[in-house]
Amino acid sequence: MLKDDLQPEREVLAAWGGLSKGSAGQTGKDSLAGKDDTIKPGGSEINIVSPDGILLRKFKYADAGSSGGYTQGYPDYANYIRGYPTDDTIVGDFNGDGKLEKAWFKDRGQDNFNDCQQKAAAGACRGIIQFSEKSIRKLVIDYCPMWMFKNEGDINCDGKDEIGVLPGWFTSACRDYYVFTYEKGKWITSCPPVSSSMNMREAGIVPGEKDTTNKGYAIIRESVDGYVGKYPNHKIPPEYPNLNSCSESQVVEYRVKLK
Ligand SMILES: [Ca+2]
Ligand SMILES: [Ca+2]
Repeated sequence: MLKDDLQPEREVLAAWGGLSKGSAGQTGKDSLAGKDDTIKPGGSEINIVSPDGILLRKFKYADAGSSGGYTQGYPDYANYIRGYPTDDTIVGDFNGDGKLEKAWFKDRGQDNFNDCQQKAAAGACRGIIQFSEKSIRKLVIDYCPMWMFKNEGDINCDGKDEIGVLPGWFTSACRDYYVFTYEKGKWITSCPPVSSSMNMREAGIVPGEKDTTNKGYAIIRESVDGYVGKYPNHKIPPEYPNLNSCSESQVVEYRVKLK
């Protein structure tokens, strides 16, 4: 049912938009734009379970050497999902008028990024997506000083493409993945934010996708880390380690109805 959602072998470039080369990144290092994603031998394991704790898939993936910190020459999965696009611009029909438009993050510049780091406040750290179709309202995301984003396609079957965003941040490996949809002139989230651990991103596990067997639903894969999991009733079998961190977590897969 859920085929091709994991992409362990795919080679990609590690680049995320909006942060110019030389500017401070998640770990205070240089931007990773343009580095090759050369997968190291070895491996790690991550388990995908149902909310009841039933094992759905056991997944091995090449260790890219990024867990626990930045390794020169490797992608930093703090801010990136293996196999995801890295373009600065996406194209889609986000307002459902039948015409394609472009979307891109407004470049706020290094001064604004420094301001964000110093103030660590929502308003100082906003990421703003703007559109070539001027009638579409800008999409403003708090605590999003850097980012990776993607056209998710029309997941909720309302004739408009959704936008998925992984905000980059500089405090930890914890992330929420957001899916936005344009509804009556406003941007809203299609579903609750999806908790995402760094090992899940490193493994290339897709956080959310259209459920092709249930119209209007999505399949969500969420880390159940003790700090970031918002579903405390989800059960992880004791034989699978869940190390209570944002970088070593297991994944629960479930279905949600989208707005
Ligand atoms: Ca359009
Ligand atoms: Ca849609």
